[in-house]
Amino acid sequence: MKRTALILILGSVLTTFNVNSTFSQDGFPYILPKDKPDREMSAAVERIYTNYAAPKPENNEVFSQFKYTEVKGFDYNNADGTITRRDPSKVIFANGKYYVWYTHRETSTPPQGAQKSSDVIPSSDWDLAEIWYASSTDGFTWKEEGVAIKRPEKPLVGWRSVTTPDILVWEGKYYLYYQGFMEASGKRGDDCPVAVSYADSPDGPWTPYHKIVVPNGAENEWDHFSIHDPYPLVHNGKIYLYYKSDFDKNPNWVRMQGLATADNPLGPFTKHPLNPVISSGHETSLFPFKEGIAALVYKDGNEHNTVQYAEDGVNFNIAAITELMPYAAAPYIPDAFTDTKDGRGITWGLAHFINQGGRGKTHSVLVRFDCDLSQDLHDEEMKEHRVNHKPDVFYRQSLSKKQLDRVKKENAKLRN
Ligand code: AAL
Repeated sequence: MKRTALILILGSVLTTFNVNSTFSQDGFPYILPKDKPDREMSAAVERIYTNYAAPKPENNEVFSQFKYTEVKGFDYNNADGTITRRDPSKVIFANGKYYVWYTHRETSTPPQGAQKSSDVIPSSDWDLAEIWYASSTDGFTWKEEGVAIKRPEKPLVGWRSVTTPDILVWEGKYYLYYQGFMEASGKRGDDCPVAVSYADSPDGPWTPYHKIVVPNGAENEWDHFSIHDPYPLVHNGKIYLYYKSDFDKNPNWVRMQGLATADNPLGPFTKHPLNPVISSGHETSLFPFKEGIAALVYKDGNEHNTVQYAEDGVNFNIAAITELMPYAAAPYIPDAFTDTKDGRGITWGLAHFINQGGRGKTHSVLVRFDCDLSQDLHDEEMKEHRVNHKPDVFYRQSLSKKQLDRVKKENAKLRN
């Protein structure tokens, strides 16, 4: 707290100095300059020219709203919590249709927590899961094709649960990376490494590599316990596999994202020395954009609700601020694996809504999102910088009993 106080004092001294200085200039122009004007500017106005692709969101290619559509073709057992679909992979197009892989849990009961879990009772929404896949001709209605990766026998990696898949297409073969749980999630934490299976066709059959390809970090390192959300892209002639780790202390886990690169899909993967490379966010959602990599950063951390960009794929900066972002966003990225030097961006994908079903019926559902984060589209509706919510959306963010009691106490103190 002392450091913050010092910064604030220093800042106010500087501001005081500027306010009293003799410096003057014409007023800021009425028509917002498209390019950085040759004048002294405040930090905030300077930033719209240095940090963002355009001074106005509607002209910023990496700003977008997100629109959502319920997808058809998946049955959720009357939302009783015994079936879940979540954490979709990026969408690919092959054999004349779209493909997606995802965590699929179908258990006799909804999740019961780590203490009550057993070989048949799931601890969490993604415990005792397999990886299933589906295909679609339009991205709205999907045909569930069935299981792609089953849980292997104990003690092979992923024997407890295989979840949160993502796809890589490399030299004509298909690689599915996924979290391989060796204990029920929640025993200590959400602890797992990453495993991989490969196939000659997106319809399988999939051959498990049965080895950990992205290992957990060393003792006391940020990614010691969990390597989540493996997310491969091809960049600079290598496989850039982004991943997330939960660290610090439960219940307020810190979630950041790291990068591991390899020349071969089966590894070895080398973790970047600057890891973690993204300081916020939850699941990994990135795409090639122009010569670099863009990231959808949502849910957790100081910089959630941002679109970020790194020309080198490593040093990310905030490039847009947005809202109502898709969780576990898994875009359809035509140039995800082409090692492009001019990434065209994205316009749709799948995501998930978690904590559906209500108390005791926890499950997740897949959803489609659409956006305009593309060099090849300019959809003005997507570039509107306000999402107008109806009052009931705000009223649902109501004060808790504890907060209401605090307000009542403050009122009572004023009156006495
Ligand atoms: C998801 C992902 C990973 C976590 C759990 C299932 O949102 O971050 O996959 O392990 O939650």
